[in-house]
Parts: sequence; structure tokens; C-alpha cells
Amino acid sequence: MALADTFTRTLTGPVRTAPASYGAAPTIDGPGMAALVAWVDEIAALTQPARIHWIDGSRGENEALLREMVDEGKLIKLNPEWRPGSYLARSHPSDVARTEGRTFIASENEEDAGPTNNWVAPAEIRGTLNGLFEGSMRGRTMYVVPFSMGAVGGPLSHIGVQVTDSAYAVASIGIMTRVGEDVVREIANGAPWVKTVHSVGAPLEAGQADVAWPCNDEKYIVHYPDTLEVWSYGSGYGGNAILAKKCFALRIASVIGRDEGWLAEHMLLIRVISPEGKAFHVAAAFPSACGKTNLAMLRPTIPGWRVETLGDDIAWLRPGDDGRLWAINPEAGFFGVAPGTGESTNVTAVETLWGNTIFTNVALRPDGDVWWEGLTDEAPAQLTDWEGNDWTPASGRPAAHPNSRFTVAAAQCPQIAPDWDTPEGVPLDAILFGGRRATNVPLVVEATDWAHGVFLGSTISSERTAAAEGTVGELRRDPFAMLPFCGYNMADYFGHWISVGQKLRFDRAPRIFQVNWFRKGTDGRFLWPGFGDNARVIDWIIRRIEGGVPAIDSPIGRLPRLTDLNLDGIEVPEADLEELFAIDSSSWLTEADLTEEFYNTFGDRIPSTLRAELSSLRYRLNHAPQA
Ligand code: GTP
Ligand code: SPV
Ligand code: MN
Repeated sequence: MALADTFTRTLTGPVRTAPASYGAAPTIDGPGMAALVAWVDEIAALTQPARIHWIDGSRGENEALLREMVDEGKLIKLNPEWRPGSYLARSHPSDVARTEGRTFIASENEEDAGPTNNWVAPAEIRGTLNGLFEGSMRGRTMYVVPFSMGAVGGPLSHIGVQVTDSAYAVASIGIMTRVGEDVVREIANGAPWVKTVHSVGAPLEAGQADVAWPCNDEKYIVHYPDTLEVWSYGSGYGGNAILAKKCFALRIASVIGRDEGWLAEHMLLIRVISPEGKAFHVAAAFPSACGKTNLAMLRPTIPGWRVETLGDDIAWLRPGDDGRLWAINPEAGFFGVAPGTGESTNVTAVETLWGNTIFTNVALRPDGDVWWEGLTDEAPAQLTDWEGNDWTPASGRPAAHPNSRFTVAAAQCPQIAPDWDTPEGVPLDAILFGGRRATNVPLVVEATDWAHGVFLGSTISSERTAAAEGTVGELRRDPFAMLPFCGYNMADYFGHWISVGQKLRFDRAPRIFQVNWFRKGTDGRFLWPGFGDNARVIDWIIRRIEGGVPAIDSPIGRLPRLTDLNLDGIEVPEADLEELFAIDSSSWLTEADLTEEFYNTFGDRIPSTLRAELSSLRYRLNHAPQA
């Protein structure tokens, strides 16, 4: 094998005996194969791993990998009696979330990255990265992981290859995407693919002992939108390491979508089935840790309604020939927030996690099962916390890290749609935008039309969460929940949303709504029960789509008449309901000023349609009577 030869030639680290398959590319012929092998050779020459392992995606391979990680102390096997086939990983305490400050867009032109992204000049950063990646895999195995986002060969699907020195990343990608030799076959047959390179940046010198969670204090998550590449260095956690997810399926895919006329979005995807048996498809964009997984697994508390899960984090949307907007979930698993996931909030997730799950940074029970805040109302008396220390309820600190997560196959979800991985996707009826807003934003507002909906999406702000480094609770702009994930100039992205709308038939385009489950009373408590009761908002949305109920025009959009909300079986005090929908003109005029300030950071790149929407909003706030 040419590859094995190159591999031996460039080897500088220690060599350990390894299975014969290690280092050998699969014997698949086709015109695209040489370029793949050459690229892998090139990365190996740079990073100098001790071994190369082409991942075939088989069950046996996965089991061997997990066993190896347990032997090396990188995973803790959970008690199979409670949690079969499941593991706990504890990250380094400095490597617990996406590092947005170390995430870069290396487009040729700085303007193309825009003011919301960290831009670096590609030539310059390539030099820096070459220095860091040189020898970065010494003493480690370099895994080559071919993966597909969307069903292999599907019309909306895209493929990629991740090279990584993290077995944890390999196991995670195996759950989150479709990995296997059928992807290599696609590449061999000439399909285009995205190159992603990942190193934890912790080479092992001869005789040096490994640690449970290798990583590096210096981190770089770099995207090259012009050449469709991702290079990630120094972190083993989540979106920093599973490059198929935020790096590829959002940042790189958003650029591909801009060029090809579709949208890559930070959205969950569900099918809602009405008591009459009619199916509706809803996508919703909420910022990180703002309720996507929960809504994706909704168990309606109103009788007769059913929800089938299609996706919980990413959706790719494409206008169809029929004038509708079609959506797929490109992923194959859930990388979900653990804290707050419990029987009373998201029982579907709890059931999904029965086994075959990798947990990261949750607490360990003495009986070998896991626990996190919110799993049960009462904490166990004794735990080992996410850092491996003894913990009791008196410890005064969380037992699980606030951004602790579970990684589990979508197919394991008890309410997964039977056709969740259909290659052509589902036609959307509604799009929801939301965020965490203690004040101002009502429970639900309907956009008057597509342009107003795009305006609503562009103005989303949300209180920061633990999903990324930063101060939790601080309000920040997060348009379309894409602030950290848009791979190009966000003003152009807003324009792209408008142009996608123009490709839809006006009577078949999804209707757009803004929602907020997180409004608080002056006493600091949530005004809305949320979770399963969010079905009551979905019920109103669907009745709007069906033309079943009138709405109230307000300066910020269409609001429900309170009598149209189905509140049977819950007690929401009248005063709370009023407050949930209260619109304070002066606060909204301040929001409008902040929106203008935000728009101005893009100069004249902001589409004139959105400037016009902002003027109309101000006009309505100044002239309409208080709602
Ligand atoms: P990412 O995976 O980071 O993109 O997060 P996500 O958007 O999928 O968020 P997720 O559904 O995991 O929810 C994050 C947190 O919000 C959890 O602690 C939930 O318990 C909480 N949450 C979700 N839905 C609701 C709701 O309707 N009301 C309230 N009060 N909290 C909610
Ligand atoms: C998010 O932060 O939106 C996530 C987790 O879904 S990560 O994969 O780390 O981006
Ligand atoms: Mn997310």
C-alpha cells in the first residue's frame, strides 16, 4: 500500500505492534480514491502519528475502540445492569465547552467573514497551524473517519472525512453521523467531500504516559470556507472535536448553502400530529442550551397531539420544485445537555438514554450509574462529581458540569419518526425562532410575512448559557441562533434568507413565529410552565396555519387571543398570562435602537428589506395603541 509505505517513511514516534489493517486504506477503487489517500498521507507526514487506523464503522471496531479507552482509563464503563453499553468520560476541567473566542473563519476576504466572526488571513493561519500540527500526533493513533451528513448518497446529503488523534472523537462521530466504507465508496466514485483535521495537541514522546483527557491550553478551531476545510487543534470537547457538527454542518455548510441556494441552520426538526391525524413539520432555531432537544422530544400535555422527533440540533433546508421548503436532519445522533433532563421535563430523553450512551462530565453514582442535576428531584446522598471528587448534596457545587452532555443514536429515541432518515427530507409548515428572554419577548408572536419573519430571526437575542465559554446570563445578540455558527458575513446571510423565501411559493412557504419559553415575573420565576406544555403554543401555531383562529395585530407581530390558547388542565394565573404577552412600547423602542446599532456594525451590507422592517416596527410602536 502506498499509504503504509509513506506512513513508515514519515514515522518518527514509537512504533507499537498493531493489527494488520492499521495504516492500510480500504481497497476501494475509483477515480476519487487517490486524492483521499494522498491527503491522508499528507496529514500523516505533518502530524507524524505512530499508527493510522482507517475506521470502517463496524460494530466490532467500535467495541474494540471503547474497550481500549476503558483500559487506558479514558472512559469509565457504567454498570451494565443500569446502563448497558454505556460509558462516562471526564474531560480536563479547562476543556468543557465550545471556545468561541478561539474559533476562526479564514476566508480570503475579511469582509466575507463579517464583524460577528473572528477572521484570520488564511495564509497566515496556515503557517501557525502547520507549526502546531507538526508532530502533534506523535505516539498516537491517527484515525481516518469517513462520514456522511444525511443518508449516504441522498440528494441533500454531504460527505466529509475527519482525521483525528482522539478515540473519544471517533466514538462520538460514530454515533453522531453515518460512518463507514460506503462513504469511502462515494468518495472513490468522485463525490466531493470536506476535509476536517483534528488533533488534541498532546503528542506522546517515547515512554511518556498518557492522561485521561489529553488536550492543549492553546486552541484553534479554524474554518477555510473557500477550500471547504476545517482544522481544529487543542480541544477534545463537543463541537470543537466532532467537526461534522458545528464546524461542517453549520459553518462550512452555510457557505455551501449560500452558493447553492439552501440554508444550513441550528434547528431542531419535528413532525406534529394533530388529534385529527394531520401531520405538520416544524423547525425551530434556539441558541445553544435554550431548548431544542427538549422541543424535539416534546410529549404534548394536551390530549390527542403527538410529536415525532426528526432532529434536535441541525437542519438543512432546501427549496423544492414544488415551492415548499424541504428539511433534513443531517446528523444521526443527539449530543444533548444533561442537566435539566429528567422524568418531569424530558422523559423521552431519559428513555432514549437507557444504554449505548457516552456521557461526558456527568456525576457517577456508587452503583455505577450516572446522575446530573434535574435527573431526579432529589440528589443521591453520595456521588463522584464530574471532576472525580467525592460529592454530597452538602458540597455546595453542581455534581455534573452545567454543559455535561450525552451522546446517543437518534434511532434509540422512542418517538423518533419512522422515516427520520429519509434522504429527501420533509416539507416545512412552520419555522420558530426563540431565545432565553426574561423580559419583553412574548410567549409567541407570528410574523406577518416571510420578510418580517427574517427580520424577527435577525433580531433574536438570548441570555448566554454554559454551552460556550462566557458569562452565563449575559444578554447577547444571537440572530437565527447562528451567531457562533454562520461561516460567512451575517448580513449576507440575512440577505440569503430573503432570497430563499423568494424561491418559495407564497402560499406554500413555512409560516414564521417567534417564541420565548423563558419570560420571568418580577419575582424571578418562569411565567410559563414550558416543556410538555409548549405543545399548547404549537397547537395555536398549527391552528393559525390551518386558518382556524384569528390573531391580534400588535406592533411586533400577531399575538394569540388569550381565549384561543388551550390551557385545559394547567393553572396559569390570569396575571401571569397577561404578563407573558405584555408589550412595553418604550422597551421595544430601546430594542429597536439596539437592533439598529447591531445592523450598523455591518455597514451597508444589511439588506434594505430589513432596514425597512425596522422602520415599520418603530412606526407601529410610536403610533399604535398599546396592545
Ligand atoms: P444545545 O444542544 O446546546 O444546542 O442545546 P438545546 O437548544 O438543545 O437545549 P436543551 O433542550 O438541551 O435545553 C437546555 C436547557 O434548557 C435544559 O436545562 C432544559 O431543561 C432547559 N429547557 C428546555 N426547555 C425548556 C422550557 O420549555 N422551559 C424552561 N424553563 N426550561 C427549558
Ligand atoms: C451547541 O453548543 O449548540 C451544541 C453543543 O449543540 S456543541 O456540539 O458543542 O456545539
Ligand atoms: Mn446546538
